[in-house]
Amino acid sequence: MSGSTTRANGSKNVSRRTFIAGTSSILGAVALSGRAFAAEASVTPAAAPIDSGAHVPALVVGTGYGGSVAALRLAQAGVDVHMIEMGMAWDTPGSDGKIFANTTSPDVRSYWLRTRTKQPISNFLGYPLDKDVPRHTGILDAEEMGQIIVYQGRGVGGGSLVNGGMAVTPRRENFGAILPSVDAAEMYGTYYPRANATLGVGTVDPAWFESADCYQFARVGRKHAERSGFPFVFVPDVYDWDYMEKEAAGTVPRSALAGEILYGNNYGKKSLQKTYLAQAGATGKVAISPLHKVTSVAPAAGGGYTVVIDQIDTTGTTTATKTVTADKVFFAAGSVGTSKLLVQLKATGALPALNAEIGKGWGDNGNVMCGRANHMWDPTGKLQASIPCGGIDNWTAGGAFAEVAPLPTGIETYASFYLSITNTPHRAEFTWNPQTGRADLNWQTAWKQTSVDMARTIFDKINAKEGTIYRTDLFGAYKIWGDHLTYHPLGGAVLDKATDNYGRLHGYAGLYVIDGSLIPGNTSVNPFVTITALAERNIEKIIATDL
Ligand code: FAE
Repeated sequence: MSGSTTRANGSKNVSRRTFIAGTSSILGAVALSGRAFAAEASVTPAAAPIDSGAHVPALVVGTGYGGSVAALRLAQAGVDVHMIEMGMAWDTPGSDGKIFANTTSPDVRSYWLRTRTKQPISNFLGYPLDKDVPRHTGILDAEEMGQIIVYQGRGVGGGSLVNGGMAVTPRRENFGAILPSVDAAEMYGTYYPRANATLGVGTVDPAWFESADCYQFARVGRKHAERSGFPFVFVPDVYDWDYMEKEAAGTVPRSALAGEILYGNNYGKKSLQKTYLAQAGATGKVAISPLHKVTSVAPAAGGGYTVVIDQIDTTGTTTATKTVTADKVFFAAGSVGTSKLLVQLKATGALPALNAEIGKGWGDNGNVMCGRANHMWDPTGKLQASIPCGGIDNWTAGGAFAEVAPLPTGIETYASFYLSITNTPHRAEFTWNPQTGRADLNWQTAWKQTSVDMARTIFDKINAKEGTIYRTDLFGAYKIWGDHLTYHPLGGAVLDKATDNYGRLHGYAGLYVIDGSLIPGNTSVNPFVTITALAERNIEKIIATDL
C-alpha cells in the first residue's frame, strides 16, 4: 500500500484500522484483570499480511496455545514477531450479525474445506445429522488421518476457537508419566499457575450449580457416578462463569446456553483472542497473517531460515506464494500440523538433519465418547449449557477420566453423554509418503478397544447400578462408542527426543517446537493447560539463553 513501510515484524500498513485495533487490544488486556470478559469482539492483533521478501526476527507457525504463548513472551522481551495462520481471523460478523455459527445449525462458517459436515455425534434417534455446506475455510477441521478423524480448530486462536474451554491441570502424581523429563516442582510451582492465570481459568460457583436448570445433566451425572462409588470432580473452564449466570438470568445474549461451542462461541468464552493474543496485540510488536499457510522452512544462505508461505482465499485456493526469511522459527501448527510439516521437511531434503524421532510418539489422549439412556424419571433437562463443568475420575483404578458432557439439543433426551480420556498405551507415527506427497499416520482403529475397556470400568458399573443401557444411536446405527475420532492430538515431535528438553529441534539452531506435538500422546486430562504451561516454561528458557 502506498506510503507504508515494512515494519520489523514483516507487515506493512500501520493504518488507522491497525491503530484502532491496537488500542482495543490494550483495553482488552486491561479487562483481563477484571471480570469484564464477555461479549466483546475480538481484540487480537489486526490482520497484517506479511510481504514477500520480508525479514522477521521471529516467525511463529500457528496461532493456537503454543504459538500464542511464544508470541506474547517474545514480544514482551522486545522481539518483533510475525504469526502465520492458515485459518481465518474470525473478527467479522456474518450475514446473521454473528461471527460464529451455532452448533445446531452448521453453515458455511463451520467446516474447514469440506462440502459436507462431519459432526462428531453423527446421528440422533436413528437419523443422520450431517448435511451439505459450501466449501469454505471454516472453523472446524475434521481431518481424516488414515483410521482416525482428528478434530482441530482453524483460525486465529487455533483450538481455543472450537474447544469446550475445559482447563484442567493434571493431578501431580500423574505428571511423571506425562512429561518424564520435566521438573514437576517447577511446573506446579510456576508454569501451571502462570498458564491458568493468563488463560483466565475459573470454576462454576458450586451454589449456583446446584440450582441452575442448565446443569441438571451434570447433577444427574454426579448422582449416578457417586451412587456407583466414583468421585465426581468440578472441572475448571475458561468460560466466563459470571457471564453464564447472566445468560441463565436472561440479562445478556446467550452463547453457552444457546448451544454454541463446536463452531465458536459468540460470547462468554475466553478464547486466546481475548487472553494471550489480546495481550500480545497490546505490545504492538506482534503481527498476524491469517489465511497464510507455511509450506517450507529451510536454512537460508545468509543465516536464519527461508520460509515459504502460501496465501489462500476462502475456497482454499492459493492466490500468492511468498518467501520470507526469519532468524528464528517456532513450529506451533498443532500436533498434526507440526508433525506433518516436519516429516515432510526432513524427507524432502529441506531439513535433512532433523533426527529419527520426528513424527513419532503420537497419541489420541485416549479419547472415546459414549452416551447412556436414563430412565424417564431421570431427565437431564432440555436446557443444557454447552460447557461441561464436571467429570468422573477413575484414572488410578481404571485408567479413565470421563467428562460429563451436555447434549444441547433443546429437547429432553433422557441421555447422559460422556467424553472419556483414557490411559491408552498406543502410539502412532507420521511418515512421509512420496507417492501421494502427503504425511501418513499409522493409527489403527482397533487400538481404541483399550480405551473403550477403560471407559467401561466406569459406565458398565453405572449401568448395572442404575439398571440403564448404553445409547446406540449417536455414532451410527447400533454403534455405542465414538471411537473413530480424537479432539486431543498430542505428540509427533516429542520433548527431549525430537527436540532438546526445551523444544529446540535437534540439528538446527533457531528452530523450535512449542505446541502439543511436544507431549508424548497423553495428559491424563484435557490437554491445553499443559500445552500452555509447557510453552511458558520453554519460552522462558529460550528467551534467557538463545536471544
Ligand atoms: P492448535 O491450538 O491446534 O493451533 C495450531 C494452529 O496452527 C491452528 O490454528 C492451525 O490452523 C494452524 N496451522 C496448522 N498448520 C499450519 C501451517 N502449515 N501454516 C500456518 N498455520 C498452520 O495447537 N482441550 C482442552 O484442554 N479442553 C477442552 O475442553 C478441549 N475441547 C476440545 C474440543 C474440540 C472440538 C477440539 C477440536 C479440541 C478440544 N481440545 C480441548 C483440544 C485443544 O483445543 C488442543 O489440544 C489445543 O488447541 C492444541 O494446542 P496447540 O497449540 O498444540
